[in-house]
Amino acid sequence: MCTTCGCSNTRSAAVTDLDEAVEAGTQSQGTTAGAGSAGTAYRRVSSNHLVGVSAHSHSHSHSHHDDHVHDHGDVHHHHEHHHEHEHSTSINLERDILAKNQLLAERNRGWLAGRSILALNLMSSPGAGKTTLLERTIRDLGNAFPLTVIEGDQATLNDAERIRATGARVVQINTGTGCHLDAEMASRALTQLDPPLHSVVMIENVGNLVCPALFDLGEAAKVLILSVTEGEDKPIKYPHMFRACSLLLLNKIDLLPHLRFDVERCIEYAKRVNPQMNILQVSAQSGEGMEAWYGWLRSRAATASP
Ligand SMILES: Nc1nc2c(ncn2[C@@H]2O[C@H](COP(=O)(O)OP(=O)(O)OP(=O)(O)O)[C@@H](O)[C@H]2O)c(=O)[nH]1
Ligand SMILES: [Mg+2]
Repeated sequence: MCTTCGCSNTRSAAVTDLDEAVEAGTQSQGTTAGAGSAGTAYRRVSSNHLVGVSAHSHSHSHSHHDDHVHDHGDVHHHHEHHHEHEHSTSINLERDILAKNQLLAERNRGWLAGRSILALNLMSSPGAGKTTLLERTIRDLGNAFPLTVIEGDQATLNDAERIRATGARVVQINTGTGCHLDAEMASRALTQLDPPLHSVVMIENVGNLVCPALFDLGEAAKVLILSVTEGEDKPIKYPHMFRACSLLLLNKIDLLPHLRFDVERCIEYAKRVNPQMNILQVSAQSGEGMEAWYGWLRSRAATASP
């Protein structure tokens, strides 16, 4: 996981409230692509809206190396031993990171439950259609359905800008090198977002089918979007992600006539990995199948806000 793949290494995350807006080019934002072209007047974000977090330094996993020398001077042995140390320290570090994340996630869950807010964690590989799905959902359900959004991406405010264009309130988290959101980032974004009581918060995670599955944000449910252009074997190739999610939205079904994608096989694979998984076929572009998603959403929202 992340201490191994390196994505947690000395990263920093920035939370940007689009209603507070930013001046294009402020330090933490890097590429605020679209900021100028959208014609929005940006001003500088006050320091409490752009908070850097250092996370998970790797220094710990190297600490045994230099002073651990064997009497017999077997260089090869020494080398392997060093890696064993590093490996076990790395596993401990991973366990600590996940344990700490779990605590913060439970705190978020309590905070949300106390306000009767339904939070959903939307995950997929890059480009499966998370933001398109949210745009359409917000437009179709209208003001009668109170919905706010937390957007997660490594860089840019692009997705937050798209959500804001629908009229919904949105906060963007930029993770820098990080490939997933974690509970601390979600907590900061929720504080900034300040969602109303009895509402729904959609958290669009960073596009990635691996690490986001490991990090609980305090959501009520994880929703997976898989697009038909990705191939029907994804459930068995990324079983952890499919196991973690309660709902699969099989998106871009409008493209099926142009592809070789076996829907039945994909569903069979998903059920094999997660027999409890609900599966709905949708097109966020054409609107086909979206009513079933809205039905699922309404019933979950009713449970969170009795
Ligand atoms: N044909 C078709 N295209 C779609 C559909 N949903 C999304 N797209 C297209 O897929 C591309 C990616 O969509 P996004 O909504 O940006 O995907 P995303 O998952 O939010 O992407 P990241 O945030 O970058 O991970 C865009 O060109 C969309 O227009 C769909 O149902 N059908
Ligand atoms: Mg997106």
